[in-house]
Amino acid sequence: MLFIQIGQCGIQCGQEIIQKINKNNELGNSIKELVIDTESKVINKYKCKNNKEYLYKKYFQIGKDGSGNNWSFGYCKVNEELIHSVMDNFNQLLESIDLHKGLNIVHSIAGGTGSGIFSKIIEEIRDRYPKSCISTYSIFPFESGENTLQYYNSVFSLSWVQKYSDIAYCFSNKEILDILCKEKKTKNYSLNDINEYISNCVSSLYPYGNKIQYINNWDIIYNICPIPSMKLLKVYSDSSLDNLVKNIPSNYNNSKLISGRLNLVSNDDMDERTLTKLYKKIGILSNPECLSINYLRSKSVKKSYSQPRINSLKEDESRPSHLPTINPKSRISLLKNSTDILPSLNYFLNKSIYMYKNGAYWNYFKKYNDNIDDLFIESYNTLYDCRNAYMEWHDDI
Ligand SMILES: Nc1nc2c(ncn2[C@@H]2O[C@H](COP(=O)(O)OP(=O)(O)OP(=O)(O)O)[C@@H](O)[C@H]2O)c(=O)[nH]1
Ligand SMILES: [Mg+2]
Repeated sequence: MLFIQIGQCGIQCGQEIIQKINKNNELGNSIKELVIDTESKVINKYKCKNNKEYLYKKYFQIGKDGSGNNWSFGYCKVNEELIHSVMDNFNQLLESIDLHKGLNIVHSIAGGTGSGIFSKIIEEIRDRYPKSCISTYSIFPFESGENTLQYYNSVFSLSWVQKYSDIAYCFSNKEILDILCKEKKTKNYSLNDINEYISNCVSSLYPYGNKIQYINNWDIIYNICPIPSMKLLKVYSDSSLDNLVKNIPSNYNNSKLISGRLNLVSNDDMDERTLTKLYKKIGILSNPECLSINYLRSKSVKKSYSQPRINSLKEDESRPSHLPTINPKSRISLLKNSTDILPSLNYFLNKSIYMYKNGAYWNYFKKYNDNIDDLFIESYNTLYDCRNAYMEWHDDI
């Protein structure tokens, strides 16, 4: 498995994700990493402590002062020579993997590096490895109060995600913060807490133990995003089905499901059997009813989820089906391809188009790229097509 982490957010989230997957799977550092940023500060923080680590972890620093939160600057900064060196490092890592199962890229869609340099790199990888499976873990910014250029950056990088990836796991900082606040009823959360949530979601896509080799990304793509124009997924994760249902966003049921799946991840054999059972019942779903809140709350789902517990342990009446009290490592997660990506897509598109029509910050982007207008139009068209596909689905079904 190979994880590419780009920009500050990509690296901070990526490190957390890898740590968690390694911990759950006792993989012994079999995940290879390519870590890319434009500032030494972040790279240095995560630099390897010993030479051995360099065998599976490679760093690439492009420039030293960041990409100024500007997609255009980031995208153009990577000239031919630089992209060749990045790809050399990438190839070395790829060659050291026994079984190539696809690539994972972690990045923020809003920062200059995570959006601009990311776009250049995913484009190059797709060009060189047209048949490789590329998954992105794309972090959406808080919707307001951060940086005005983030709307342009987000539209550009999301359109590159849409064009070049096979599957995109989307995490919204705002939505996660809301979930955390709902869960603990406090407003004091840091980015670290959000990263912890993201890493719980991502690591719960991988099974416990040394079964990681059985993962086939194409299976997930085939089942969860069968229509290539609609591949922007959301993931929610919690320690039990009850908590998951309690904490998912209140507008959860307003969307139309394309496909989804409930995952139970556990290092316990009993739980593994539950998982098999659960899969038979509600594992891979195309029936929109099956992932509705009411269905997840229904007795039959709960029963199949909690059954092995009855045999293995004395049930605590006050806490039925709560895995964390028994096995703190278990997690349940929900993978969802649905129209609930539409509000974010509309938000970024509307904000960005309003700015573009009024020429806001246009010079900043034009300065680094002469044909920026063509790129704007191309990106808007790509995202409009994606948005329309989701909207048609929403209206038709
Ligand atoms: N969830 C999460 N979001 C982060 C983190 N760090 C930054 N962000 C978000 O990412 C966006 C900024 O992206 P960065 O990754 O900081 O920027 P960058 O890609 O390094 O690009 P430049 O610094 O402009 O070169 C903002 O929306 C931040 O809220 C993090 O550790 N976790
Ligand atoms: Mg940065």
